[in-house]
Amino acid sequence: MKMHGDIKKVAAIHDLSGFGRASLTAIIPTLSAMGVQVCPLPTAILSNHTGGFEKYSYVDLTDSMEEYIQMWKDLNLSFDCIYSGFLGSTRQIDIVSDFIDWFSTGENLVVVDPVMGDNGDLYSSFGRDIVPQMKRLVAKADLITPNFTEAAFLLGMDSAPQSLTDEEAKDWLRGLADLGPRIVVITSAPDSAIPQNTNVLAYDKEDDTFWKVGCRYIPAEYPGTGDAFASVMIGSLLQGDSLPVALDRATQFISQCIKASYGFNYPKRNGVLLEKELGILKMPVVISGYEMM
Ligand code: PXL
Repeated sequence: MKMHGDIKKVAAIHDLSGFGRASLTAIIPTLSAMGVQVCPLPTAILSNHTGGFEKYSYVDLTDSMEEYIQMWKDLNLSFDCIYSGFLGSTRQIDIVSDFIDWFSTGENLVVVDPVMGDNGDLYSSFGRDIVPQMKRLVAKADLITPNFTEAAFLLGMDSAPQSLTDEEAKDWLRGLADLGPRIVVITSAPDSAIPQNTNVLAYDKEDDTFWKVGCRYIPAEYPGTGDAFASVMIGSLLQGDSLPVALDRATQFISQCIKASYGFNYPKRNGVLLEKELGILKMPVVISGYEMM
């Protein structure tokens, strides 16, 4: 019998924000709770994330990333998944693009979360030039996880519409898959048929299948939920789940986190009460309700 520690490894290319449960401080605990090892490749160090705080300090790590990656190349390291998120500059996008060229094998999973904005706007640290740059990176991914705002920007729109029919949703998903990735997941999409719902939509280009997981809209925006969402999807896919089951688990987990947090009156910018809920990720999977579109 061959015995080896077969823990899956994810190269996580994100910033470290000291306060507010976004990026690496959401990704590491979430993937760890799912039994996946996170190997961070930090893009920047911030005192706190940029969503809802008056100020933040920012140390750009672009200059150190190349040497850091060179060590990983020299050491012949390999990863079951490459997962990028918030990137601070055009040069960082080039670096991540090269990273994918070197470390992707065709067997491992390349995930690009095109973090650019939310609620109809770009984040304050970005200008419009981020969009064509991010498109180049999206082209190299197997799986992308834009939110509704990011999906609209990637499709060349100036703003996101208020509602989306199923047919429009399919056009959006096909349009994003045309940029390159096999699997497209759009989070927080409105539903024109059920206005009180928010949907997670997905498309697998190879199987030509469309999926939808609906959940009741909760009027609460917590930074970092996109990072935890993508992390649960990755953890689930690395555990061998199918795409709709991964979607379902990630959606259930985030709505549970929001419900557990919303009843408390504290600033949303602190993020969801992730630490209270991580245990759910170790429980047997209960599939609650995905549909084929
Ligand atoms: O969760 C996305 C994210 C990542 N990194 C930084 C952010 C945000 C969202 O606000 O500010 C620095």
